[in-house]
Amino acid sequence: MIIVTNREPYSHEKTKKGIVCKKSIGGVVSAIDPLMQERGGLWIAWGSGGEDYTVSNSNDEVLVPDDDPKYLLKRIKLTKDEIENYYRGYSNRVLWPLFHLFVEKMHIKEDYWKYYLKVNEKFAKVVANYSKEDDMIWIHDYHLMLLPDFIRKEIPKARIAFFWHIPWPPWEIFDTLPQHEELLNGILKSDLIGLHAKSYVKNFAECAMRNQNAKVDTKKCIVKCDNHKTKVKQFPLGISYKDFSHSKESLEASKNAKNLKELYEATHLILGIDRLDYTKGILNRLKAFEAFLEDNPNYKKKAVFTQIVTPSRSEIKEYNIMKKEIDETVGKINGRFGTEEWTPIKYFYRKIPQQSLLEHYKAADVGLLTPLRDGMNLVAKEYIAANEENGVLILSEFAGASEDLEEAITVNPYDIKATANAIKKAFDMPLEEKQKRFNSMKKKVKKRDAKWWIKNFLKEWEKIYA
Ligand code: GDG
Repeated sequence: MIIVTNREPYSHEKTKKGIVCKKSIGGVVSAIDPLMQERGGLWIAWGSGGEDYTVSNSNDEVLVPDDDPKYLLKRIKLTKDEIENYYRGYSNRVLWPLFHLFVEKMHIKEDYWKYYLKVNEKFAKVVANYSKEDDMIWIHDYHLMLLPDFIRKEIPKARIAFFWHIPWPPWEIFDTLPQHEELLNGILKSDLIGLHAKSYVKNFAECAMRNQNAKVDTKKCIVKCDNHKTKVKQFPLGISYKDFSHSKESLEASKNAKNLKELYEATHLILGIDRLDYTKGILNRLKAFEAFLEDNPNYKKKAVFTQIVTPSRSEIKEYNIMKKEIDETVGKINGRFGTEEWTPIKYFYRKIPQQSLLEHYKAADVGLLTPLRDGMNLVAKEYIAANEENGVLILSEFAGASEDLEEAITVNPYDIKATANAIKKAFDMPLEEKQKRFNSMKKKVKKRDAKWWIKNFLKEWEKIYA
């Protein structure tokens, strides 16, 4: 198994304690690292850590994780221009906004595309060097859409699958991307493409139908393009349920959860956890909590909203501006409602350790996860797995997870008032109803976990060559 992603699962960084191996934060690594730890194999990715090449061998390879090595990581070096144009530019300022339906945030620049092509070709050369014809090459996410085509030029019979972690938009949005045809032709050189939600598969099929070179068998969901067949299917990603519900760390976290609520001086604790991103709807969520406090003064000195924001893409201008806006909004709300002994919003802009993440999930009476658009949102599933049965999940209808978790209170995150009302509804919900909804979601998250996802994906993939 060869995994190919843009972001590496582990990076090496210099700290006061010397060089340390850090696990990357984000959905893709959360999903694939456990698989690789179990099965072993090779992971190829951009080596972006400050000390990556100090610890790697002369082929830029290193075994990871460093304390208990399980698989090989091959790092690809990118130049400054490549990082600027392929990563910050085309991937994060063109594809990311477009696929999340933020067309107005798309920045088109000739160099972005030029470097996107160049870096995808660079990845393809490395993958081809490391693979034999019957290896399973599993590519992930929007940074590498052209890779299937470039690999196939080097190894025509390569076994290639692609998992798409973000939404797939309707044709009318996809069409606004100047290079949409090239990108679709590129990804369609995969044998299998997986997406999180039914609606994304439907959108993908519709985009393929509009492509001049492609024919779509809508019943079987097979796309034929340039004499190559691609199966397209929904595989909703799950989490490692037991790590959140009954691991040693999880049981330890249960003991500390009560202390956390006391520390925050909260009788009613609401939790949001997100990477810093405009797609996550953090500002709207803060405003919804403000509206909730306005409408429900009896919850003053009782309700606390803890928002953890993990730093992400901080070198991109839009992200910095948004971070400033979040800081100011938190300050404004805390200044307006806070008292000497009560701070309504506890806001942390940092990556928290896994143990603390578990404690927060366990302590929260309400999980408030309201992205404006999200491929899946694993945090919602982690909250369901970790929390005991008295929690309530408020979930955006625009997160892929909402297709699975119908028992959540679903909200339109653009509707601030409705989100504020949902918080009230969550607090007022009778215990019996809470437990009924929560247990039903727990069953699903437990059954459709990460292992289930991988098993189904691999089964479908292997079927293609049987
Ligand atoms: C992309 C798609 C899709 C976050 N902060 C901390 C921390 N995390 C972990 C969470 C979770 C992961 O990062 C975040 O996953 P999400 O799915 O919520 O979001 P993205 O990173 O945007 O992921 C998304 C996903 O890919 C998978 O396909 O669901 O839609 O955008 O696992 O626990 N972990 C720790 N400290 C933190 O501060 N330890």
